[in-house]
Amino acid sequence: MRFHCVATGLTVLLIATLAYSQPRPAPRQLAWQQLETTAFLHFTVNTFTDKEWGDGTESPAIFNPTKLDARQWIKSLKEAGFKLAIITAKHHDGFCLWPSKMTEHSVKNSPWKGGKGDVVREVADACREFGLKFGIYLSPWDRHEPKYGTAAYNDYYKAQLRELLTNYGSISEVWFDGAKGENAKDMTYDFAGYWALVRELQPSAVLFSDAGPDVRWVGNEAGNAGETCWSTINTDGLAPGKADSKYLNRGDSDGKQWVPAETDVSIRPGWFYHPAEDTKVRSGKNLVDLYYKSVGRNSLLLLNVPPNREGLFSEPDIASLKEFRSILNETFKTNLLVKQPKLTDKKLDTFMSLAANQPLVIELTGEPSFDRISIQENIADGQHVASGRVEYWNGTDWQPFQTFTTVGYKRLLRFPAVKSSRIRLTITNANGPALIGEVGVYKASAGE
Ligand code: FUL
Repeated sequence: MRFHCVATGLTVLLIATLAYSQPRPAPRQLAWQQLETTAFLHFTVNTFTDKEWGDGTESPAIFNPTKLDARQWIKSLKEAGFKLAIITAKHHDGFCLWPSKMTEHSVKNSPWKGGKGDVVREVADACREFGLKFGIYLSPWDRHEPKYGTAAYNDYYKAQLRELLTNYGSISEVWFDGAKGENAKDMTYDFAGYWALVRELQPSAVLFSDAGPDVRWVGNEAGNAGETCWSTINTDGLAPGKADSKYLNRGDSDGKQWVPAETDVSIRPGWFYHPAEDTKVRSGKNLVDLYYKSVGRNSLLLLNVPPNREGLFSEPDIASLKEFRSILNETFKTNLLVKQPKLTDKKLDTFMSLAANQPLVIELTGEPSFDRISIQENIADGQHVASGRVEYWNGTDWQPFQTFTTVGYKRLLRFPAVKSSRIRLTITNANGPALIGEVGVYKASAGE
């Protein structure tokens, strides 16, 4: 008996150690992963030159938005349910949207507001006013700064980072773009030093680069995470910011680091505003499709909405954002599950623990028609579900109708409508305890 107790104790310890050694999100990542819809704001001299990549020779004199109103941008985003906005404080052309002490190549030499303007400040203030989190993009590749290509550039970059991280309140995400043109000067970025500075000055900010350390690139700019998408990848032995690119889209079930995927995509063909693209803005319906392919695949949507030359969001973009949110609100308004304490309380940390191949019968309210299912794992404890299936009761038998792979923060399933009073959820494979935090069953808006 005594021996049995000791053995049980050891087994528990062993299981606890195994579970603990699997990657889990840091608190900053956990908070970030639940934001779902976030926004990118691409704005700089390119907005005025009609380019996507400036070459660094642009005169600050061309930056002159006549009606710039960051409140209009952030209000539109707030109304469309966006939770965070990231501004391109400096893009590859090196022009700074804030009056950096490190260079003359900035808004301080632009006619806008007589050289007294600060776009970063206006966006940060608007985010605070409307309750959005605020993030910055500071391009490592800088085509203007003469120090670029020498070790001194790393100090220049860090000094700019310090200005942004100390003068604009709380920063929730810092975006380190990996892009560098083919003919760019040779330059080794001190990523470890950049990241240490962010940790020191803004410890709750998540760090984006192609491979983390906190958030990874999804591997494309089309708005699609992998249908299988793990929050884990393996960066052991690789240089900072580097990962095996074949894993970016789907992650790696055996990954040792928790680095969830962020899906960045633009509402227009380009990242910056171009008048000719006013007729090519994605519709709200198209954005909803991207929501299913990003948020619905354990990722996070980072949608770019570029302000125009006046310094405003354009009408077609605002209309699409509105349509996007109204469709999503309608689709996800009524969860057809019979209310129950664990799966419908909108909390991931009250969950049902499912053993593999142990079916869970879920009662629906009445006998509704439905065509969308949402499943969520309690990701605070890691990501474990590798595959599963859903069946519905046809009055006589269980009818299989959907299978899925990973779940993670959220998995959304779309299928032709079925009508039933109950469904049955079975996790068929998992690499740890399947902790199902929430389940939702819905009838999609006709707008989809
Ligand atoms: C890329 C950049 O080259 C694009 O201009 C844009 O900023 C996109 C989000 O990242 O790497």
